Amino acid sequence: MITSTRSNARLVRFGLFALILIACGYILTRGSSFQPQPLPSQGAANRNPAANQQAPPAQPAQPAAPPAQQQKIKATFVTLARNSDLYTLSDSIRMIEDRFNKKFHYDWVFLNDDEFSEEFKEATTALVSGTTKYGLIPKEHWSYPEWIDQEKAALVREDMRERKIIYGHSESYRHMCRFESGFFWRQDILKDYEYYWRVEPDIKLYCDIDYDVFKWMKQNNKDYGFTISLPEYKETIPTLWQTVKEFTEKNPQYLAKNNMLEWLSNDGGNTYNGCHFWSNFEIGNLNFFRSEAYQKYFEHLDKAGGFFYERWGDAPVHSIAAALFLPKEKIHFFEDVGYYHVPFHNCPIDKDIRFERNCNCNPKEDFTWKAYSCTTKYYKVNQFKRQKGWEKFSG
Ligand SMILES: Nc1nc2c(ncn2[C@@H]2O[C@H](COP(=O)(O)OP(=O)(O)OP(=O)(O)O)[C@@H](O)[C@H]2O)c(=O)[nH]1
Ligand SMILES: [Mg+2]
Repeated sequence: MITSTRSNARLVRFGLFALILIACGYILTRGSSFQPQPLPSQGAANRNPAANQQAPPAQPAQPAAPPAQQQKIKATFVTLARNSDLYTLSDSIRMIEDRFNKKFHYDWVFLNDDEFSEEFKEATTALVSGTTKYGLIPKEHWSYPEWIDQEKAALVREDMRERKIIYGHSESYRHMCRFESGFFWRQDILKDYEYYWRVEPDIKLYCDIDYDVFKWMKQNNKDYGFTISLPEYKETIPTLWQTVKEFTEKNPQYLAKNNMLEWLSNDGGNTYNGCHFWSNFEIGNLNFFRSEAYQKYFEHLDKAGGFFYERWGDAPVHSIAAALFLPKEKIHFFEDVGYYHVPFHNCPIDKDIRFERNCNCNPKEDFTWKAYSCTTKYYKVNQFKRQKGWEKFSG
């Protein structure tokens, strides 16, 4: 009798232990395949049914994926930097590791027009939890193409210096913008990757990211993700839109059916309103840049010379392409990624999101609904429901 009671108790204990083990396993797998829930602002509650159909991404919770699907996808961080950027960049890396990558261990590719120093390589390798790779940019990706009149380019820089146009005097800034527009995605070192996340020195991440953003992009069929959007300084791009129009008029086949021209132009495509995704943060699909449409588009812009004769930034160049060559639904606003690059912040205005994700930002500083933001227009052209309480954060 006593023996049987003991063995019953043992059985119960064993059963309980097994249950706990199963529960732990379930929680762990759920954590690693977490899908963001529909956010109230972008989610199902929209009164307009057409808008509901187009409302982005967010996913209903799904059962834990089988092991094969939980594997990492081909994705990497990409940073263009100088050796002198090491310690401002270290801050960015530390934050991305703490908030995201320590859970996922994605690789990090560093690119430079000069050799990276041992100090740079050693320090960044120590910080990154994935594999680090270092690429030297070929000279032809960081120099003047033969059709550029360098004297004319130098005179433009002098003129822009006098007119105090931001970075207007800088030669290296122009090489940087041309490189980020037409060459970063062509680097050999990136050839085996499908998705990238661009990171710059001195940025901040304000919130935990508990789900695999790369996998999320892939599963939701997104090609370009942003956090902040705003109008470009017109003085840096006087002829950019004209040059884009020449291209699209000759090549209408590249325009996506459901494109976002309306976001770029307030008059049906006649003029550019300057709206662009701020490219210091990008999570995107490299195949978008590798597409024939993008390659031909870049070639056309490059021949026109505006990277040197004006000061075309990679942000409007990427954004115009994304808005014209991708269907709207492939472009995603990462509302939940708290982000800062001087001087703008993306801080989730929804308290529930901020608390759930341990955000340490001030929602009053959030740029999304401010007068100068283009994200307001992004919501409008996509017919998304605005975030809860947005009016309180627009001033
Ligand atoms: N290797 C290399 N990297 C550069 C050079 N100039 C800029 N970069 C990098 O290119 C990216 C963009 O440059 P930034 O100076 O941050 O440009 P920005 O964001 O428009 O301006 P800031 O407001 O100063 O940050 C950063 O990742 C820089 O580290 C350069 O001459 N060589
Ligand atoms: Mg920067």
